[in-house]
Amino acid sequence: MDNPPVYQKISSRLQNAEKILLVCHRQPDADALGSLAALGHWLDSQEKIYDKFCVNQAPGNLAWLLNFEPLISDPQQLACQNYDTIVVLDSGDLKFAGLQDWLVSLPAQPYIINIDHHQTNEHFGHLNLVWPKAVSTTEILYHFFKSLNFMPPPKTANALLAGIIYDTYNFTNPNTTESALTVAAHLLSAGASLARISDLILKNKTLETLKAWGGILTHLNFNPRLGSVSTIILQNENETGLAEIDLMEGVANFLNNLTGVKVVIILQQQPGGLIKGSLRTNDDLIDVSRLAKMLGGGGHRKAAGFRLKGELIKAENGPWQIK
Ligand SMILES: [Mn+2]
Repeated sequence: MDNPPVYQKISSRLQNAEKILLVCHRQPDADALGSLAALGHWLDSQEKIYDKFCVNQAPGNLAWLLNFEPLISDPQQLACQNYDTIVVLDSGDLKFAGLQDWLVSLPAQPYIINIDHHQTNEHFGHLNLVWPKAVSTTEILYHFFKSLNFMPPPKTANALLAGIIYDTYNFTNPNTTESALTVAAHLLSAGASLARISDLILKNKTLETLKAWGGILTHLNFNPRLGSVSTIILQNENETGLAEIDLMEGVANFLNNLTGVKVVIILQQQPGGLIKGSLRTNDDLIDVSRLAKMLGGGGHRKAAGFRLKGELIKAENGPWQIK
C-alpha cells in the first residue's frame, strides 16, 4: 500500500508533537509489540520524547522486542502527562487498546493516530492509516518508514519481521501475501534474522502447555453440517502459567491445521461469567470477522474473536453449550 499523503501527515504530526504516547492492544502479541518497538526506534531517530503503554506487559518470549524494559500498564500513570499525540497500534478499537475510559476522563482530547490492519477497525483516530490487506501492522510501518527514507537498523528490521511472522504464522496462513514476503525479504537484507525471530516467537511451547492442550483436545466436537470443529477451555484447564490468550490462540492455530474443517471455534470460560471466543478459518469464502462482529467482537477474515456473558454448561450426554 502506498499512501504518501497519509504517511506525510503522520510524520509531520509526530515531528511537531511535544509529548507522544504509543499504545498497542491488550494482551500484546508480536505484531503489537513489534509495532510499538519499531515506531519507538523511529521516534528515537527523530529525538522525540514518548512513552509506551499497554494494559498488559509483554509475555516472556517477546520482552526482547522492548529491550526488556517494562511498559506503562496502569492508566493512572498516564494522568498529568499531558500527551498531545497518541498513536494506537494494531488495535481495532479504543477499548481493545485499554484507553477508552481514560480518554473520556480527560479535559482535552489528544490527537489520535490509528495505525492498524484489522478489518473491523472503527476508524476512531483523527488520522487513520488502516489497511486490512496488510498481514500485520508492522508491514504498514515498513511502508511508512520507506516513504520517509528511514532505513530500519537491524533491531527495527527484527521488530517489523516479528509482526509479520506472528500474524502469518510463519508465512503459512492463507492471508500471507506476495507483498508480505517481499517486505520480509527486504527486512532480511536490512539485517533481520528470520530463524532466530521465528524460534523466539513460535517455538515457545512448554511441556505444561502441551499437557494443557491434551486436556482441551478431549472436548473436541465436529459438526459435519457446518464443517466446524469446536472445543472449550475450562477455567481449571490452564495451569501452564501461560496467559489465557496465549493458550487459546495456540490451540486455535493448531486446530486450524486440521484437514476437512472449515471453521474452528474455541470457547474459553473466564472468571466473572464471561466467555471468550476465538474463530479461525482457512476457507476463502468464509469471513469469521463478520460472525465475531455480530457477537460484539472483531478481527480479520481468517482469525477473529469475541467476548460474551454466560457460562459453559455440559448438556447431558451432549456437547457443551453457552447458557
Ligand atoms: Mn496484527
